[in-house]
Amino acid sequence: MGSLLKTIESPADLRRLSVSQLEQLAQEIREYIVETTARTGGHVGASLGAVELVLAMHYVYDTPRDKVVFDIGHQAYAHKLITGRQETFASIRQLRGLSGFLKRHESEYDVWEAGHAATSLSGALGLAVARDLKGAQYEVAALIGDGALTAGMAWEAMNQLGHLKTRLVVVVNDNSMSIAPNVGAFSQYLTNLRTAPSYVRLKQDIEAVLESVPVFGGSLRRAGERIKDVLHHAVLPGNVFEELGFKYFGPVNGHDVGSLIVVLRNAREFDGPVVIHAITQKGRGYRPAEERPVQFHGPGPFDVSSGQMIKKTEPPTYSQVFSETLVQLAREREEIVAITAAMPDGTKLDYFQKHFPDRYFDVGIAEQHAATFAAGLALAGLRPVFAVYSTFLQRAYDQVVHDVSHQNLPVLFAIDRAGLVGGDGATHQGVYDIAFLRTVPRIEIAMGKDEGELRSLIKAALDRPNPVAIRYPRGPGRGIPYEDEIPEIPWGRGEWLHHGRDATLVALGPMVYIALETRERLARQGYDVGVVNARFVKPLDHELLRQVASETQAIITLEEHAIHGGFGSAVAEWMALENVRIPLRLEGLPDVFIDHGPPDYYLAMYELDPEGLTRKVSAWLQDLRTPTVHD
Ligand SMILES: Cc1ncc(C[n+]2csc(CCOP(=O)(O)OP(=O)(O)O)c2C)c(N)n1
Repeated sequence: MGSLLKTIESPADLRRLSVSQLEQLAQEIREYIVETTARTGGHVGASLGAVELVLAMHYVYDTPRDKVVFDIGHQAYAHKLITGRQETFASIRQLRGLSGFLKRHESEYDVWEAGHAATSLSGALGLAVARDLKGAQYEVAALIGDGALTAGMAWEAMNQLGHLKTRLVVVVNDNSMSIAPNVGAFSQYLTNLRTAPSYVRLKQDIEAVLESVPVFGGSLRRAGERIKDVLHHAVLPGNVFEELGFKYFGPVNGHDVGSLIVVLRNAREFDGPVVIHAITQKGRGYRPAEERPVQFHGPGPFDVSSGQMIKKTEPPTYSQVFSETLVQLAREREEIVAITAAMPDGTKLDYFQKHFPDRYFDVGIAEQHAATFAAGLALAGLRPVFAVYSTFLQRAYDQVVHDVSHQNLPVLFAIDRAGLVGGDGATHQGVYDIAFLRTVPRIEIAMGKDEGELRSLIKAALDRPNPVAIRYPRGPGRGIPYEDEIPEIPWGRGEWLHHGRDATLVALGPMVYIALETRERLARQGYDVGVVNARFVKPLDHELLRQVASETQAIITLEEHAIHGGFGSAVAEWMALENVRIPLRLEGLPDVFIDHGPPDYYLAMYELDPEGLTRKVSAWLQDLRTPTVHD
């Protein structure tokens, strides 16, 4: 760790530094971020790009009294390092370590928690309006990326902010990148603004001229403010931010900490909403991240000197298998089109884009729009596939209900990262989608036990006349070989893998393999336990379940999803409605937000691994055998 950085225990220490010392500090912070994330992985590019912005904001604002709200929070590593978390920084995203995002319990400087994009402006506006209503004295500033400005929510907040004229500073961190290059008309608009003369240069030039007139300097300086405004409008006619009621300062070099301090101080004096448009570079200061910003958005461990990823050889990921399958099917079926909400790399739809550029759409961070856009495409006879992480589909709930399912449009939701996700933690766990989709009429929900079944389900889903959600987990598949020919799966049918007298484990998705191992362990203890690969959450395979219930003495459902409202709940409802009277046990994730850390760790912690399940199930079966004693 650099010598200056070591002396910074809080932002108060920062405020004693000169601009050149701040520049040195920025350098030390970058080195420390790279050195640490090379071991842990993390959001490298965004955090390197925002170092000067973070320093300048903490320098100008009296944090934590003033509130700095980070959008998403993935760019805030410098913020962590100057707010008392240097010693723990190496634990970032690791089990029981620092979160990769902001956490209110981690620090009083973390005023707002997020993980999903474009919540900062609404949250900041809430803080500012509450301040005004309560007569409190603090400033509020939000830091939001150009990618997040493709999200409707950001504009819902801008709309209200421009109307209320609340005192609040919005710093737009414009690096022209979302995870992938940013897309859309607004992104293009920002690019146009970027080429305008720099705000700071303009201001300094005018001030220099006015200062050189000795006698009238004072009053001319005031006049200069007006001239600056006029000039500003002259170079940027109809700036959209100004039209919406904001004062616009920009563009400003987001890596020039001295200029940033000047602009932020000016903005802080303004009694109303301000936008500061800062131009930054993702990955700034670390060559491999500057050159490969997509790869360095959220890499795993890497080698610092070469910038090469340290990768284990693993089977293809579920996302890869999904995308390759879709490309295979799309060759034969021209009506298949693919949509991503700013995740071409994560969903692997970049592969689809290479093959069918005209049938591929990146809509920006706009999951709501993506779902309804898909509805429109489907209405006109196309077969849209919206590949979206489970956690981000939460954004589009009403669109799934109101636009897709209500109109019974055959949209395929390819739900990636279904289950526990690891380092991203609580805001990103994909463990609620079954619960929120299951209640919606018409939509069907399935999850294969491995990548082979994922292929079959994708193919079958594209023949359904209604909306379908196919879930699959994050990370590598099981490495099972598969042929070009995609095997048929009978729609709505589960797979009875083993019969069992004492109980039957009815498992969903890859949990089937955990059920199989648990069965073997239980057999060693003398229990005869069967296994069903459920495959379908909706429609449930009632026929199969009825047969199972007639042959076995108890049912145990198993899923990597919230137990409340999940697959097991669907089985419980069916049993209650059908009066199927055998003991039922639901195994899944508890009603808590699960933090970052390896999924396997949490499965073991909640006794959802073969060992834990064997323990729980054998005790339960033992209990069931023990006759109840009545008084
Ligand atoms: C609702 C939602 N969808 C998708 C994501 C995934 N995601 C994380 S960071 C990111 C890009 C954000 O770009 P920008 O706001 O410009 O910030 P930068 O990373 O460039 O600093 C995306 C799409 C998310 N966090 N939230």
